[in-house]
Amino acid sequence: MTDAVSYTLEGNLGVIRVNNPPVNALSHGVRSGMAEALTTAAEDTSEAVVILCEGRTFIAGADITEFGKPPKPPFLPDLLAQLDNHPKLTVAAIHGTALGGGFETALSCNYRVALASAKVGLPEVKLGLLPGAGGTQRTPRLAGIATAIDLMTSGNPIPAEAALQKGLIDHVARDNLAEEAIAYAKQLVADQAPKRQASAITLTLNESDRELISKARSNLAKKTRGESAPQRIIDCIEASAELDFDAGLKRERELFMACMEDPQSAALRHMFFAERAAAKIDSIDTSVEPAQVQRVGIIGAGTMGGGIAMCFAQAGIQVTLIDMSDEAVTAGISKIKANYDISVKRGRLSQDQVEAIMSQIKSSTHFEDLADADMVIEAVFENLAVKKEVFARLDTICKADAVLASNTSYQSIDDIAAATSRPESVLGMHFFSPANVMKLLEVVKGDKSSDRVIATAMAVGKRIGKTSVLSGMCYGFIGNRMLRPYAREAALCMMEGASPAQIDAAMEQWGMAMGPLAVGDLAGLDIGYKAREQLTDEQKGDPASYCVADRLVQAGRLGQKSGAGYYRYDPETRQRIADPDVDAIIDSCRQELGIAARAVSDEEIVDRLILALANEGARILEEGIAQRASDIDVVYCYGYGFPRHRGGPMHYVQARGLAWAVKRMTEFQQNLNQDNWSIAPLIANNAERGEAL
Ligand code: T1G
Repeated sequence: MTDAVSYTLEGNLGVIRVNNPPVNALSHGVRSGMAEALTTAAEDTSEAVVILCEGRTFIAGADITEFGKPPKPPFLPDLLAQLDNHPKLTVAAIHGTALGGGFETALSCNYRVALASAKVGLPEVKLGLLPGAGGTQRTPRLAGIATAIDLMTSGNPIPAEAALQKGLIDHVARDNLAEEAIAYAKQLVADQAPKRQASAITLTLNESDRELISKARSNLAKKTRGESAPQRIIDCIEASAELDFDAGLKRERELFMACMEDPQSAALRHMFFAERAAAKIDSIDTSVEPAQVQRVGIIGAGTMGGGIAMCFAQAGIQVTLIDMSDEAVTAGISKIKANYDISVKRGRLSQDQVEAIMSQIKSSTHFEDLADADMVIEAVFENLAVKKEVFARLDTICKADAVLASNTSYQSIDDIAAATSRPESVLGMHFFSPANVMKLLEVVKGDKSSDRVIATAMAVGKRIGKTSVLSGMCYGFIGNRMLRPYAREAALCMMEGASPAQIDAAMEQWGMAMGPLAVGDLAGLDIGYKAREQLTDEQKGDPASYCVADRLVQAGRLGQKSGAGYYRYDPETRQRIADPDVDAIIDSCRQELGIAARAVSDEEIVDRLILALANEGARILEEGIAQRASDIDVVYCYGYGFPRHRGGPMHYVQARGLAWAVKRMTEFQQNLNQDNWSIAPLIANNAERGEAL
C-alpha cells in the first residue's frame, strides 16, 4: 500500500481506507495504493471490499494539481476498470462530498452507501472538463438521461437522499458510516447479492430522451455561450445510449482529452485555484485571529446599504440599518422586503426563511444604536466630506475594537481614516451593485489598517458568501481603476467608427456578460459625468473618450434609468435598441474633434479593450496594489462579468502570450495613441524574459 491508502482484512471483508488530506484527491499515491489493495483483495479470503475515506470527505475528485503534468500510471480509467471487474462485491462508503473522479470511483463499485449528510456530484464542467473516468457512461445507465444531463451540466452536487431516489446510491447511513457500510456489505454477502455493474446495463434512448437531449443542447448554447465542455458532455450522454459501454468509454476519453487540451479548461482550473489563493494574505501571519462579528451597523439605507444589509442578515448576523430620516429608513426596509418577495415568488426562499432573515434587520436614525456593533459599514453618498463626517461621529460612538469600513468606490481610505482617532480600525469594503447578488468584495487596506482589521474583513466577506480580494489604496482600487482604460478604448473605438451595437456585440460574443456601453447605460451615464465634473481637463484625458457620454447626459439620456442612453430601451422588456439619434451625436462629436470614421474590426475592439485591462492590471501589480495576478483575474471574473472560461484578463493575456501582447500594443502605440498604449514594464520585461506575471 502507499501512505495514502491502507488495506485490512476484517473478517470476510477487505477494507480499503484512503487518507490523503485535505480532500482525498485521487493523487498518484492514492491511485497506486488503491490498485495494490484491489489486487490483494482479489487474491485473499475476503468476500467483499469496502472503500472508506478518512478525514472530512470521500474522494473529492482527481488531483487537479497533477493536471498539465506528465500523467503517471495507474491512470484513473484503468483503476476503475480494475474496480468494475473485481471478483469480489465492492461497496463505496461515502461521506462529505464525493465529487468528480471520487463519485466515478463509487459508481464503479457494485453498491454505494452514503451518510445522510453526504453529497455526490460531477462538477468537472466547472473546470471546463467532463467526467473522464466513466461517469458520463455509468450515470445515464443508473439514473437516466434527465438526471445525467442535470448532474453533469450544472456541476452541482445533490444530497444523499436525492441520490438514493435517483438510483445513484443504494443505502443512506444515519450515524456511523463505517459501521453501517460494513454491516451493509456483510448483509450483501449473506444475501448472496449479485455483482451489479452499471457498465452491464444497456441503455436505449426513447423519444422523450431525445427531446431532452436536444433541448439541453439549445439551452446550454445560450446559458454557457462559447463554452465547449457542456456540449461535449451531451455528446457523451448520447454515446452512452448509442454505443456499447466500451465504445462509449472510448468516446468519453476522446472528448475528455479534447477538454483537457482546450484553453478554456486551463482557464477554469486557473480560476479554481485563483479563487482560493485570493483568500490568502501573504503579508499577514496566519496566527492573526479575525475578530468575531455578530452585530453589524450599516449606514445608508439606499440601494447599496440595503443590499449589504441583506448579505449580513442572510448569514445570520444582526444588522442595524441607519439613515438620517424615518422616511429613508422605511424606504430602505421596504426595498429589502420587495427584493425578498421576488425571491419567494421565484421559489428561491420560503416565506418563513424571509421572516427569519428580516428579523435580523433592525432600523434606526440614531448613530448611538451602533455603540455595540462589531463592524460598521458606511454606504452613504460618494462624497469625501460626507464620509469624513460619518466616520468622525462613529469614532465617538463605536466600541474600541469595532471595525469601521467604507463602501466607497473611489475615495481615499487614508483620508477617511484621518477623520477618526483610530485609523488602524478603518478600511474599505467595496461591494458591487447589486450588493446582495454580486460575489466580489474588494477589501481596501489603508496605510494604517491593522492586520486584525484586514483579516476580519476578509473573513467576514467569506462568511457572507463573497469572494474577497485584498486591494491596496489607489484611485478606483483594482477593478474600477482598470475599468477606466477599458471604457476609454470602448469610447475611442466608437469615435473611430464602430457603433455602440458593434462594440457591445463584439465583447459579448467574445464572452463578456455585457458590453461596455450597455454597462454604462445600466450603471447610469450620469455617474461618470458627475465624476468628470470634479476633474480638470487634463485629468479628464482625451475629450474623444468622453465627448459622446457628456452629450448623452446633457441630452437627458442617462441610460436605462431614463429609458435611453447609448441605446433606447423597450419599457416592457428593457431590450436595448440601437438609436439613430445616438449615431448623430457620435457624428457631431467626430466632426467637432476632427475624427474621420473608419472600419474598426471586432478583433481590434476585443484586443484593445482586453489589453487595456491587462496593461493597467500589470501596473497595479507593479505598484503592489494587488497581491498577485490571479487576484486581478478574480476581481474581473467576479465583479465585472469577465468570462471565467477565459480565466481573467491576466491569465488570458498570458495564455495568448506576453510577446503577442507587446506586439499588439506596439501596433496600437504606432497607429492609435502613444500615451494610451505605453506598455507596462512588467509585461515588457516578462515578455522578454519569458516569465509569467
Ligand atoms: N485536487 C487537488 N486539490 C484540491 C481538490 C482537487 N480535486 N479539491 C480541493 N482541493 C484543495 C483546494 O485547492 C484547497 O487547497 C483544499 O483542497 C480545500 O479546498 C477524472 C478529471 C471538495 C467541495 O472539481 O469543489 O475528478 O487552498 O478550500 O471549501 O472525471 O474543494 O487548502 O491548499 O475548496 O471545504 C473534480 C473540487 C476534479 C472538486 C471542498 N472535483 N473541489 O471545499 O475546501 S476533476 C472537483 C471542491 C475530476 C474526473 C475529473 C472543493 C470541495 P488549499 P477548499 P472546501
